[in-house]
Amino acid sequence: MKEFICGLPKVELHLHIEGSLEPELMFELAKRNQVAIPYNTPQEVRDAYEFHNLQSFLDIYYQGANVLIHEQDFFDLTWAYLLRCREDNVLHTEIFFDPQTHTSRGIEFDTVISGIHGALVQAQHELGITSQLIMCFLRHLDEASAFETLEQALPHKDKIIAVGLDSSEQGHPPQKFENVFQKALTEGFLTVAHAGEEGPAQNIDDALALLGTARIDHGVRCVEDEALVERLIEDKVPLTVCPLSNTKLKVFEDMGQHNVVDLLRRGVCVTLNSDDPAYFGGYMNANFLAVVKAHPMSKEEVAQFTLNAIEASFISESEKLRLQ
Ligand code: ES4
Ligand code: ZN
Repeated sequence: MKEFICGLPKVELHLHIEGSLEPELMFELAKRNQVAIPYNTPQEVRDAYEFHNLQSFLDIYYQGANVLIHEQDFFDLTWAYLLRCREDNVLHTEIFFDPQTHTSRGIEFDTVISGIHGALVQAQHELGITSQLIMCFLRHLDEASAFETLEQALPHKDKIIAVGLDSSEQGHPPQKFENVFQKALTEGFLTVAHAGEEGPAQNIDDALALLGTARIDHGVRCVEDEALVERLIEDKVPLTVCPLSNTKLKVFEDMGQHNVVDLLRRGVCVTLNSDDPAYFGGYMNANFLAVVKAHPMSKEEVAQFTLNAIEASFISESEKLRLQ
């Protein structure tokens, strides 16, 4: 089964590029940019990665991003992730980035997107890996900041397929961003949102109804509303599920409690993804392996995760045929 998983072509739909910053690169960039970090070795950084909920992770994750200053830093970060994609046989990836994490520190929007996009273009040529970019609004910040970020993105429409919503879900429901998402839809962006990770199933309903989302990131708390699960199946709404993330952040006590295999067998369009792999202990293959170890399943079922991800992706129908 391990060989089957490693050899299986994969599509990743839920990956925060800032969450792929490995401690070694964090150290290298801290040195290069003369940024102080509160650790002495990469191992000390790893030892600090003990989380008890989403917020305890986010605090450390935003601190890590402080070493990213120059376009080259964003390029190096993205290129390192793409090399991991090659190792894990990920053929297509849709990457989140959080511009506000950087613009709030005085880094230009253009610096961030140019570095990331440069690496994506090179990966298409040199590694044969295709990609899309999704710009996320930080939900703990206000609507005005999200609007400002959307304005900054307009000259880069050709590089950004969708807008999303991430960060602290509790206390920041989809309603807060209804206006800015409606504007984004008018401007031609697709939309996605984190919902039903730590927050209630109602947030999934509201993201679909108010934000017009084409898929839901996480969404695992949908099971608290049976009618919603039936609607997700009927309407083929994809969920981008992140198993190692969910166990590290105690959304589920352990992988045995995770519901992604139940959802798959019920016919929900669930996909497997790595979320913030440098923080949660694994890229795509590690996520697949952890799920299968806790939930024995057939090869056909495992392959269904990839078929679902192809279907749920934002690639053209002709490109979908290439992947199948
Ligand atoms: C995130 Cl796991 C998770 N949830 C919400 N927002 C995020 N940003 C980065 N990782
Ligand atoms: Zn996420």
